[in-house]
Parts: sequence; C-alpha cells; structure tokens
Amino acid sequence: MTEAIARIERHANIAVLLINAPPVNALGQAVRAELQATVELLHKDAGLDALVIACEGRTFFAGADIREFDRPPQAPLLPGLINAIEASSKPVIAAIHGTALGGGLEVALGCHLRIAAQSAKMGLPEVKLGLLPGAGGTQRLPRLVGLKKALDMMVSGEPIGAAEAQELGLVDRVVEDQGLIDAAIALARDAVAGRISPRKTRDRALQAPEAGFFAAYRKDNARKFGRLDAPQAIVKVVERSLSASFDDATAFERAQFDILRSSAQSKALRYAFFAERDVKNVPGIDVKTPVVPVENIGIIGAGTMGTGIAVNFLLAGLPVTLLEMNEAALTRGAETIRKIIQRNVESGRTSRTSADQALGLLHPTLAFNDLASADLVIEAAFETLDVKQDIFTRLDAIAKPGAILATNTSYLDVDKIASFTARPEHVLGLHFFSPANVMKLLEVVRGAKTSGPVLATALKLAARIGKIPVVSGVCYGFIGNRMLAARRVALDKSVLEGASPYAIDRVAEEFGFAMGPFRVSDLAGLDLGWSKETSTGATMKERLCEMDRRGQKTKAGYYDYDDKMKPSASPLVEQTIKDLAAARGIPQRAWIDAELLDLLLTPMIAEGRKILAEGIALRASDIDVVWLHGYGWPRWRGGPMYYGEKHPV
Ligand code: 3H9
Repeated sequence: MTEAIARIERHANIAVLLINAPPVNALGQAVRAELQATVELLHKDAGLDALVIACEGRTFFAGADIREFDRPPQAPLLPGLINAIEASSKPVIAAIHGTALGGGLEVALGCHLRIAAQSAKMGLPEVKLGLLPGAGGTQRLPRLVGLKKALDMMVSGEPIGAAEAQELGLVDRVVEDQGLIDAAIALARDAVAGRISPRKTRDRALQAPEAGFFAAYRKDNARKFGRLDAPQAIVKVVERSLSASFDDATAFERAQFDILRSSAQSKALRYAFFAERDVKNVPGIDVKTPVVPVENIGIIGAGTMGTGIAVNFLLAGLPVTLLEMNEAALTRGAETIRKIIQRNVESGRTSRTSADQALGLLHPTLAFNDLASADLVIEAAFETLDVKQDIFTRLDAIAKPGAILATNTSYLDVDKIASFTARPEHVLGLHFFSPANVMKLLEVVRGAKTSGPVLATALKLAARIGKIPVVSGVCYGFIGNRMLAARRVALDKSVLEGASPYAIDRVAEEFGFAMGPFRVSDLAGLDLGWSKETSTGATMKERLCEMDRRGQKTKAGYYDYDDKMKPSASPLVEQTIKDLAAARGIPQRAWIDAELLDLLLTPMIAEGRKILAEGIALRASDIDVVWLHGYGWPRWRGGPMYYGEKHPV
C-alpha cells in the first residue's frame, strides 16, 4: 500500500499539514492538489484559525517537480496556489527543515510567517536549471531581504543558512531542529492571539535602489553571466518590480519562466541535473550490496596526483598514509598537502580547526609495510606498466585481506594491473582528475574481475569525499581520455592541413569551453610523455618541445606568454606548422569556423558512441557527466552525447 502524501494533524484550532512525498517533497501535481485542498479547508472550517505547512522526511519542499517541466502544466499551478495561501485571512505558517529550495521557498514566501530549524537551508536555485523562480519568488524575496541580496541569491542559486535567513528577515524565528513543529504551532498561536502580526509578503514595501543600480549590477556580473539566459532574465524581471504592480510583475515573471522552460539551455541543464544523479544506478549494485568498511587510506606516490587525492580523504576525516621512495619527495609531498589545505583556509572553504584536524591525519612514510593496515590503497605512481607491476606485486604481499587495491592510472590496462595480484576481485581503477582536490569527477574503472562489493564501496566512498563517480569499463584512456585522444588525433592532423590552433581555440571558447584545446595543452605541458632522446621531430608536439616550447612552464608553447601568462599567437609556431606540413608533403588549405567546430566535436562524439556500443560506459549520459566534470564541457550544452543527439551530423 502506498503511503498517503499528506495528513492533517489538528491541535485545537491549529491545523498542521504534513506532506510526505519522498525523496525530497517536490511540489508535483498531487502535492499541489493537497496544499490547495488544505487551504480551502482552512477557509471553510470555522473551527480552524491557522495553518502550519510542514513536510516529513529529510526536507521541506525542495522545489517544483523538475520532471514535470517537460510536460504541459497541470492544475493547480504553483503561482496561483501560493497567491491563495497568501490571500488567506487566517495565518499560514511555513515550518522549514532541510532544504527549502525553488518553489519550496516560494511557498514559504507566500506564507504569512516562517519558522526554520537551525540546520535548514533556503535558496532559489532555479538559475542552475536555466530557469528563474516562477512562482512569485522574484517579487517576494526582494521585499524581505532587499533587492541586492535577493538578486545575489537568485543569480548564484546558492542557499543560505537559517541564522543568516533570520538576520535578513527571511524567517521570523529559528529553533532547534527537534522542536520545529511544536514551535511552529506556538508561533501560529501567537499569530492568532495577536502577539505577532502575520504579514503578506506582497504588501511589504520594496526599497527602491539608487539610480543606475541595475545597469551596474549587469556590468559587474557580465563575466559570471556569460552566455546564460537565466541570470539576465532574473535581473530583468526583478527590475520590472519597480515599475509594475505586484500582479503585473508576477505575470511578467511567469511569461519569462515559460520562455526559459522551453529554451535549449534549460533543457540541457535539466538533463545534466538528472544525468549526474543517474550515475549511481549501476546494474548489479543496489542498497543491498555489502560494502567494505573503509576507515584508513594508503596512497602510493606524493606527486601532483597523490597529494591532491590525499587532500580529499584528509578533509573528509580519513587518515592517510602517504608513501614515497625518498625523503625529499616525501617532504615535498607533505608540504604540498599543507599548502593546499592552507589555501582552503584562506579562501574560507575550510575552517582552521578542520584544517588542523586534517593535517593531523596525515602519516608520511618511506616504509612500504606501513600500508599493510590500510583498507584502501590508491597507487598514484609513475605511469608505466613495469612500475605498476612492481607496486601491485608488493602490495599483494603485504595488504591485509579484503583491502581494496586501486590504481589512479589514466591509460593503462586495469585488468593487467589486477593480474599482478592474487586478488583481482579487490582491484579497480580510481581515476581522479587534476587538480584532484578540486575536480569533481572520479572515473571508477571496473575490471573484468572487480567484485560488486568493491565497486559499491568505491561509489559510496566517492560520495563521502564529494566526488561524482562514473563507472567505466577497461579500455585505453577509459571514457574521458579515450575521447580526448580521438579529438587530439583529428586536431593534430588538421593543424598540418592548415587549421590554425588559434582559430580552433577561439571556436572552442565561443562554443563555451573555458579554454581551447591548445591552450589546455600549453597549461598541462607539451612535454608530457616526451623525451629529448627519442624525439624525432615528426609531430608538432615534438618540434615544439625540441625548441624548448614546452607550454606555460617555459612561457612558450603553441602560444607565446607574457609575464602575466597572457597568451598571444606565435608567428614562429605558425611557420613551424607550415614547415612541418611541407616536409611531410601535406597540402594546406583555409578552414571556416563551422568546419573547425565540426573538427572539435564530431571525432569525440563518434568515439563516445563506440564507447557506449562496447559497453565501456553504462549510458550516454554517463559520458556527458565525465565531460561536464572532468573536461569543462559547457553545462548549458548538456554534454557531447546530448549535443550529438540534438545536432546529428
Ligand atoms: C522550481 O522550483 C521552479 C519554481 O520556481 C517555479 C515553478 C512554477 N524535482 O540530489 P539528490 C530527486 S525548479 C524532481 O540525489 P541530495 C533526484 O533526482 C526546482 N526530482 O539528493 C533524486 O532522484 P533519484 C528548484 C527531484 O540529498 C532524488 O530526488 N529546486 C528534485 O543529495 C534525491 O536527490 C531545485 O533545483 C526536484 N526538484 O540533495 C532543487 N530534487 O534518487 C534540486 C531532487 O531517483 N534538488 N529530486 O536519482 C537538489 O538540489 C537536491 O536534490 C537536494 C537533495 C539538495 C534537494
């Protein structure tokens, strides 16, 4: 039997409506209908003097039901429902716990009083879905917290905590989490008895900003808004509130919401939202799959990757034993970790106390045997199979039974690495992206023999360290780097045929990538995998490295760099391309932008389709998540597979 999604508790003359629509009490049609029926009951029932709206489960309403946005709207619509709540002559109180987001917060804004649990968070995150608050939020929030703060909350989509909400006047009371409903009933009684005056948010005065406020706001945020439609629309709708009545301004808000809802940007952003949540659905793994307890971590290699990986676990409160081969490398690694955590403190992302706790959990060591008690060992050492063979053979000899042995390899065969041990079912790839303490993506590479519990543990652990895990099968480069390699082959070939790296980067950046592929190569270093001894000058990369143009680190690569690392096109590189093409007998021609875009996207999409067909990726949207979180694909374009579907070639 399905549980009812709503129940009403009566406390003398106060009704408490409790919505229970797991997982997040989204305001789907059935929930809206319950709310409407209860508001009507409040109106009709002479025995009731006030209503408390609250939710059961983990949160107050987390917003409109995003899945409904692809279908025609069904009555009762949220804006009208919130207007009806606000119009009630009897006080309506919102009792907020968890996250009151989007339409959820808009319901609360339509109530006459708001009370929040201490740990509650409130925000209007619609912008992240390419939308604006479409149920009165753009008009009510500024009336409570002021224009500037309301705009900041809406264009960032970031929530605020209960204490700040109270300071700003967004909530009337904040109470301990346990006593929320009782305190809400007490507030309702105060309202009924006239000890506190319930107010309609729409009736509150809007503080007019100084002249030129909106122009300045747009200018200040131009970079952040970029090519996104939603933040621009939010500013436009809020601006309208100064010249239009509340009802006209909310009608304008609704019209703009409908435009955004059917826009390509919003559709792509909504797709990305669900794609990120789908990654956890892995065939054969469910809540019943046992997981291996992981409470301490071993990391082999204190280079860029090893140290970045370590920071994740340390900040999550897990002790890390960090192994290096010599004292100097170990000291350097520990220092890098200290610096990364210190930077977190300076930017306000980590408190001093948490930073000190994290650093106290680090155990640098030169003794391989110190890894014997680790529940999970991640190898982040040199990228050759010989090195991996040595490490995994030794690990197999000392690691405790049941320990998970992971490799952070980017390209090598995880099955081969697993075969160096007598416990391949405990081996898998955990491919972090650089900088590993920042990038959200974690490719979880499932070997042919990796067991279900080991995979389930990796997925759970990823969530614990704030990563988005995408399961990949074993192949060269896994999902992301394999597609990147396919693109690289096409780009390198075309550059010799006359496609300018600068024009390619420009087209990539116009498409929405933060940096074009040649700027990225310069940043990463062109000498990755290059050596002077074996260099033959047969490729552009080799020629550039031979000229000591190894990228940003030498202030020259495909680009010339000034002291501030501002790139400019290099005539020398252009000439080198021409010379190499001539030497190899490759004719050059002019390329138009459309061809360059095709060059950037088609080979990688084609490779993505192969990855899907081979079963390396579980679903197309997983590939998109890899590109969104590992390679800077512009989120408002969904991802390469999504883009390929919408723009078939
Ligand atoms: C809006 O409100 C528009 C209005 O202004 C105007 C209307 C006219 N709808 O994230 P989780 C699902 S726009 C449908 O893993 P957490 C989610 O897919 C909306 N489904 O949990 C997942 O399903 P599954 C504005 C939703 O604890 C499950 O719930 N609101 C919605 O890490 C658990 O989600 C937002 O943008 C939804 N609104 O985080 C808030 N929300 O298990 C979006 C979640 O099948 N939501 N689901 O994969 C969130 O930010 C997070 O989900 C939240 C919980 C913080 C609430």
